[in-house]
Amino acid sequence: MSPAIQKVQASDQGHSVCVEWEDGSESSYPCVWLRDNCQCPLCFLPSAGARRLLLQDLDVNVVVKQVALAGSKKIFITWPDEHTSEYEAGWLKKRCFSERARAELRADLFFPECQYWGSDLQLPKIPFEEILHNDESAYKWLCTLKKVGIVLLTGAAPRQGELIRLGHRIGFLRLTFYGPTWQVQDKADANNVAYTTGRLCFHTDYPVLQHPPGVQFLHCIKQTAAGGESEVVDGFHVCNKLKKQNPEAYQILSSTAVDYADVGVDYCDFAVYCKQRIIDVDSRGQAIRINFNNATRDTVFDIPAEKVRPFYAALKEFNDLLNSTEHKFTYKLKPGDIVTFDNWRVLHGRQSYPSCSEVTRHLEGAYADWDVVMSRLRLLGKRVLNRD
Ligand code: OGA
Ligand code: NM2
Ligand code: ZN
Ligand code: ZN
Repeated sequence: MSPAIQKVQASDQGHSVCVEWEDGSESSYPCVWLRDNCQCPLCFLPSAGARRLLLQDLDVNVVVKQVALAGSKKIFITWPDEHTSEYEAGWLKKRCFSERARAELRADLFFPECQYWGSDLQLPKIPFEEILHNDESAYKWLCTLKKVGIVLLTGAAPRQGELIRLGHRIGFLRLTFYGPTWQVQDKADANNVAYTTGRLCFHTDYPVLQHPPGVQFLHCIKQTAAGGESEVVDGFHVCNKLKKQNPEAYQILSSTAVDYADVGVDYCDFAVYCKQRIIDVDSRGQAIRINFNNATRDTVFDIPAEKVRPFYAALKEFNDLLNSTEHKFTYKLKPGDIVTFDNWRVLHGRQSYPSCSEVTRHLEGAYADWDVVMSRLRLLGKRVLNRD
């Protein structure tokens, strides 16, 4: 049910339209925005949900000529060139410019809620078949993945191909130089340290890509008896700790461009190079993406020599915090488990395991982009919560 409008009038010398709602509250809309968002078929293409109006044809100083209320659910505006626009009450209410209304809209679109964790993590678990066939379960999965950063899907078949099904569930997977999906196992002449039996210390995957994969899936097909345990840590939580403990180290890691390199052959041949800050931050200094893989950090380091040692000291301090027992969570994947996690936030690692002539441990991995995952999350939310 959209709210009723009690009164509408021009204000700010015709540069704004003020709407008074039934509860007495008011919303003010700048005319340039109203004209820009005219919903008539000349200005808007409903089949694409997109603006047809060209910026060339928008007058930034436009004022209303006339504004009128039709019933209580719609307003009409006549512009100086006699073009007319109409706007529905519910449509206007949702787009109110107040701080509160904008915060609500932001929350609806971007699911910003974040739950930090440490070694006390209660690893969220959902049966794999449930998320494939039940929208409520799939919604719960992606909501939790966004909020907590990690969800374990259980009971998948212990064979290759399950991640392809998972990809179809969200939309599509992200192709990289390691293939549409990739096999984590001990390989001769490994083209990546992940394809050995060695320990992998905390890392995010693929910081050598300009836009590293947002979400990672690891499906356990075979697990070694000894070793091979998984470790995860909440990178955003640790960043907050580092910022408090050593602001200077945080400043170095969030401003220094680190060189990454990955050269080899897999899905096709590749020579990938990139500069990334280990901690990407937003305008308020809050971490928004960790880009750290010690294995692919390049030998080339394009910074002045006197900055090198302070950089290593800062990185060491970050690494120590990641590895503190207070922050890291250890578990062991079983065949049929699929761990899904935020590769921009959660750093992961694994313990070493004995090498053997046969394959004793096999994970299939895949990536997805946050754009695709968030899109599926919103669509599931609409369906599950019955929202428009
Ligand atoms: C990787 C990785 C974890 C594991 O392949 O990048 O982190 O448990 N693997 O093997
Ligand atoms: N693998 C697992 O950054 C990286 O090289 C992460 C990627 C080989 C696809 C490993
Ligand atoms: Zn129009
Ligand atoms: Zn990895």
